[in-house]
Amino acid sequence: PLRIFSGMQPTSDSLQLGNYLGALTQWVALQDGNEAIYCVVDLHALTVAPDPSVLRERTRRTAAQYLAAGVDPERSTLFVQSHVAEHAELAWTLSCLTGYGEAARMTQFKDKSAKQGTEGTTVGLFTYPVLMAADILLYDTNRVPVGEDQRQHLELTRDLAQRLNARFGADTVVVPEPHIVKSTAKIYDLQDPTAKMSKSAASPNGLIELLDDPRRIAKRIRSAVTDTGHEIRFDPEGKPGISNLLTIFAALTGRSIPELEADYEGKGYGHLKVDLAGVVVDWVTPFQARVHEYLDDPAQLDDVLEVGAGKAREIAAVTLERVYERTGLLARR
Ligand code: AQP
Repeated sequence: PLRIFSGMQPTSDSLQLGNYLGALTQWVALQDGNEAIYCVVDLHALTVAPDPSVLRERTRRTAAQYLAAGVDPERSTLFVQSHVAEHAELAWTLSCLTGYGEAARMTQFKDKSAKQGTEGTTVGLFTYPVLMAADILLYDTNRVPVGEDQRQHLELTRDLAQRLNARFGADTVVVPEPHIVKSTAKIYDLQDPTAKMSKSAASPNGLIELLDDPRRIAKRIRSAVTDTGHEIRFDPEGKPGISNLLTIFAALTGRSIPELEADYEGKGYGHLKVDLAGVVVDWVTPFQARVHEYLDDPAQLDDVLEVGAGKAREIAAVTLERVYERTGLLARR
């Protein structure tokens, strides 16, 4: 079995459809036959300066959405990042191995810091990918299921792992590989089908939030920007809007894109949008009911997270001790 690790930030009340199709569905699938560890990365969320009570609430909501999507705490380890102190500890060690220029080249940092300005940009935002590398390397991870936007951060993680191994011995840490499923690796904004769907999108109308009112979700799909012409054909270059809708349709129904193209031959864009709105609403309605069941019993949710943190800590402590020992930190007695 392979060791799988991934996480998402509790930076919003609801995950968006890109998080679900790009990452969460892969998390659920990879539980079979592997050893999966999934985390709510709340330390990462501090980079956006959240209100304390909002952050706590969003951390539980994110965990509840993992569970509702099918992450099974009997088979997988599910926990909150800040409950395992080793994440922050390994991050420091790795930050001392990361070049300043190397970190400054991260495109996500360049995009987000450009929006926030020099004074608004924290050192935490800059070292974010180093903390992410620590998250992954702590668990001797083989595969990291993420969307396309995380590919560069995964490359940095691999570089840091190889650097650790070159400097301190070949088996210091496992060098992980990204697990990026091409068909759903990048779900696009419904209003701007050249930009990725994002929790922090400029306009909310292009975003499908999983916990939003289903009527509003349906409306956003029906008002999605489509392309010139009228033929329903998968062509990401020429028809990015329609191609994005076909991708979502195929992923949620398990039907193939050629099959959908054949079904919609001679039909209009409006037809596809109305049907897709129905598909999304039918999927999201029971999902929301499951999320609310978990949220109605926060004590039980916290129990699940406590058990997960205990299991995670056992693995993380061994890795951190190995790295500390090899880097020359005097052993604790
Ligand atoms: N549009 C997307 N298509 C496919 N996968 C996506 N992911 C995010 N957007 C899409 C994947 O979901 C996970 C979320 O990780 P995160 O919580 O660190 O958030 P993020 O990558 O910063 O993306 P968000 O949710 O849209 O937030 P912001 O507002 O920061 O842009 C990752 O596996 C990501 O690849």
